[in-house]
Parts: sequence; C-alpha cells; structure tokens
Amino acid sequence: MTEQVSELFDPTSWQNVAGFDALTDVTYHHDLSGRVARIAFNRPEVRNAFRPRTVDELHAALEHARTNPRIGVVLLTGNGPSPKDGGWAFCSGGDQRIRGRDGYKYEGDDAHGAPAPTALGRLHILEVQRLIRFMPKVVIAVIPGWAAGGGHSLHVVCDLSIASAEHAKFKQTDADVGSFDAGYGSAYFARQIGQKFAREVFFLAREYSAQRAYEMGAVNAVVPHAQLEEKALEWAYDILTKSPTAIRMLKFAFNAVDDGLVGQQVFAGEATRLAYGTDEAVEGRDSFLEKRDPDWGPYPWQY
Ligand code: S0N
Repeated sequence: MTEQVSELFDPTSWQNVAGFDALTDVTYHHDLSGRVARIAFNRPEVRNAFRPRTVDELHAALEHARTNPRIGVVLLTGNGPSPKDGGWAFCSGGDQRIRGRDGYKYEGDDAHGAPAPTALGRLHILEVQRLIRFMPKVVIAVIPGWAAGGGHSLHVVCDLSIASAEHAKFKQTDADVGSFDAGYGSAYFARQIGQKFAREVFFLAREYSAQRAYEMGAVNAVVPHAQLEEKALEWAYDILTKSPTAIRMLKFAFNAVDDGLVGQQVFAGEATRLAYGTDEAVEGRDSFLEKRDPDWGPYPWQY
C-alpha cells in the first residue's frame, strides 16, 4: 500500500521503490509501469528547503533513476502543503538555519555547532544539478508552489517545467541572502529567458507568478493546481512513446552548446557508443583481436 505523501499525490498511480524505505527528506516512487520516477522534496514545513541530508537522498534517488534502464522520465516536485500554514513549495533552496561560514552543519555536529568533517565545504547541490543535466532521461520540474533560491536553480536546470496556476511562485533570493549560483542557476537561466529578464530576476529578487514566468519563457506550461501531477504524468507518457536514443541524443545536443568541451565530450561519448554498434567498428575490433589487417572494403566513404 502506497502512503499518501502529498495532497496532489495519487497513491493509486505510484509504487514504493525497494531499498528506499529509510528516506526522510525526500520521497521516491515509480509509476505502476515502472517507467516514470517521482522524486519529491519532503520538508513542507520549511518550504522544502534542502539540508545536506536532503541533498544526499535526492542524489541517491536521482542516481537510481538514472541507472534504471526502464525509467525514461523523472518528475521532480515538492510535497505539500505545509502543515503549519498550508503553503506550497517546490523548493526554497538551501536551509538557511544550518548554513555556516565553514560549510553546512550536519547531523552529528558537535554541541558547539562545528560542522561534521563530511560537511566541510560540501556544496553538493551542484552535483545534483549536474546529475539532472547529464542524465540521458527527461527531467520535469513539477512546481506546486515556491521555487526560490537554490530551488529556483533546480527548476532552471530541469529539461521542462510545469507550474501550478494558483500556487507556483518564483523568486531568486540569492542576492538577498549573500548567496549566488554563478553557474546554471544564473548564466544558463539567461540563455533560457534572455539577459535582461535574468538580470532583473536576480538583481531585484522580486516575486513572479506562474503566468509571468510562462510569459518570460521560464516555464513550459501553467496548469490548474489540482491537475498538476496528472498533467505531468501525461507529459511523461507522451515522452515515453518516443525513441529513447533520439531523446538522449536530443538532450545532449541541446546541452552541448552551453556546456563547452564537457558538452562535446558527453555528446561524443554517445556518438562513439552508437558507432560501436556498427559492423564497421566490429571489424576494427575483430581485426585487432585476430591479428590481421582490417578489411574496410564493405564500408564506403559515404557522402
Ligand atoms: C520561499 C519564501 C519566499 C516563501 O515565503 P512565505 O510563503 O512567506 O513563507 P515563510 O513564512 O517565509 O516560510 C515558511 C517557513 O519556512 C521557513 N523557510 C523557508 N525557506 C527556508 C529556507 N531556505 N531555509 C530555512 N527555512 C526556510 C521559514 O523560515 C518559515 O519557517 P517558520 O514558520 O518556522 O518561521 C521564503 O520563505 C524565502 O524567501 N525563503 C528563503 C529562500 C532563500 O533565500 N533560500 C536560500 C537561497 N540560497 C540558496 O539556496 C543557495 C543554496 C544553493 O543552491 C547553492 C548554490 C550554489 C552553490 C552552493 C549552494 C549551496 O549552498 O548548497
């Protein structure tokens, strides 16, 4: 029996994932066909802010989805509403209560607040950003409420964003709290919506509605709150009708132009993987193993 983890979550559409029973800060489910993953921030009382434990759990769930060959689409969302005041959030970024000069404080920190050694200097939400960016699957940000600070950056790095018409709100608070995501969160965001809008969002740190974010080109769709997860699943099932290889090559093609040599490396790795599947590449390998000259005769210099 799947537990109701959020008001928008339909337990009849989702199943628990073996080995992920001990999660506290995120929830992780697969749809009944096992092809869509739902990963949700689960700290609604703090607008789904992330602490190091949250990031560890998020990373583990995303990595599991990345390496599961049946999963083609990941929905990243936030559970809610808050039991305190009924507010909704996708994610409000780093938990400001535990941000320290020397790194985040972690469970097990000593009584004087010294960070645990594992926490020192670990800004590992950036590892999560890279995992989303480089996984050969479509990641959809499903935004039921606030996307603020580092939570805003996570929606930016997702492939697609679908927002609740009534409750989704966007605010880039980084400059308010002496923080700055100088990578995908800002520079790539400017690629998405243009320099003027991006600078406005960061420099003024104002609040934007889902409709305004849509007009700016920051989200793909705005849907009624009650239908948010249903719509996201609809999009996921549409994507799953497509060729997995075409989707992965397209994602890495879209990435490549903004990812420099790393983007080229990722795309090139995929091209090599495809080439290894040809008879021509098999002839190259076999000729080496059989200690003979390769016979390229059957493989013309195509134009
Ligand atoms: C999200 C906001 C706008 C919502 O406002 P609203 O609806 O008025 O709710 P509040 O009453 O403010 O909040 C309800 C309760 O939730 C707590 N809370 C909210 N956000 C956080 C948070 N981020 N950390 C801790 N607690 C939070 C409130 O305190 C309140 O609790 P109670 O009821 O007990 O008073 C509004 O809440 C808001 O502005 N939140 C802060 C947003 C913010 O500034 N986030 C941090 C921005 N910076 C980052 O995220 C950097 C982290 C990061 O991603 C990163 C990037 C690059 C490199 C490293 C990092 C890294 O640090 O890991």
